[in-house]
Amino acid sequence: MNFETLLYQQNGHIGTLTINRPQALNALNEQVLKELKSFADQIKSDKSVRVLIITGSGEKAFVAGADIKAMQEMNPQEAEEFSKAAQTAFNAIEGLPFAVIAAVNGFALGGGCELALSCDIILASEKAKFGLPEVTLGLLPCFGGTQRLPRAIGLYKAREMVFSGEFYSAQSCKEFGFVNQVFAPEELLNETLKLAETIASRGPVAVSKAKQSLNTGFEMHLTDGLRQEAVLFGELFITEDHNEGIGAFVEKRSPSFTGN
Ligand code: CO8
Repeated sequence: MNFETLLYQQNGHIGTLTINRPQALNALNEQVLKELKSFADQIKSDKSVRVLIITGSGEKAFVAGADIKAMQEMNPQEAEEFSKAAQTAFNAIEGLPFAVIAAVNGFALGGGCELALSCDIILASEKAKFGLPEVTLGLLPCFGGTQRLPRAIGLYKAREMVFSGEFYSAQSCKEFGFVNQVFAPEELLNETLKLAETIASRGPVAVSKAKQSLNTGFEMHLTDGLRQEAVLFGELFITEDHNEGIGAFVEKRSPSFTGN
């Protein structure tokens, strides 16, 4: 996969995607959004990938937001299209059929915070700063922030973050409940890989269907979510992996899952 603004590498079952515009603190312009969507479209059917890590290039930023310079000349219609393009790209990331971990190595502001929120798990460096500073620019978060953040942490904390536009430490965001864990900067990638390896060692179809059950079920009425959970559970019983997992337990050995 060849992109101008993204770097991708895969080791075993773990892929790492790096947003690579360090000169602009990895800000999201039209090109990055287009490439993110295209990347998600290509990787979603790659059965060799079990976990995707998303991080930012350089020491300073995960993603410092939408590209502010690119927004200067936009008219209302272009602004709405830009918002929709970002939402489409982030929906594609969120909808990937395997676990996606954001390794937030620095600023995750505006669109950067919203990109992290479209990942399944957020691990952060002690140096990371999160925020939705759009109101400081006379704008509102429009890459999913006003929708995903309250779903993640509740309306009251989300209002504080959105209305104040302030930056928050990784530790505060952990307390808010949308950052899973915080690590020393030099440990972030290793710790992220450790978690990725643990997830990659589990039944891939089981993780994928568990993700579907969690993510889509969260939007449903409880009764519908429970019905979906039971259906997805039943579907696992045609997989070889469920035989392998249960067989390995009975035979007191480690399972070796193939994703079939
Ligand atoms: N867009 C474009 N360039 C950026 C951005 C950005 N979001 N952030 C940083 N840069 C550039 C700087 O302009 C600078 O470039 P240059 O050297 O050419 O001047 C370079 O990156 C380094 O940045 P700084 O010199 O500013 O670095 P500092 O360490 O002094 O500050 C900060 C780092 C605090 C992160 C600071 O750069 C900053 O505040 N950036 C903007 C953060 C922000 O407001 N992000 C939210 C943007 S809005 C958004 O994401 C969603 C809006 C949706 C609207 C879309 C619809 C049209």
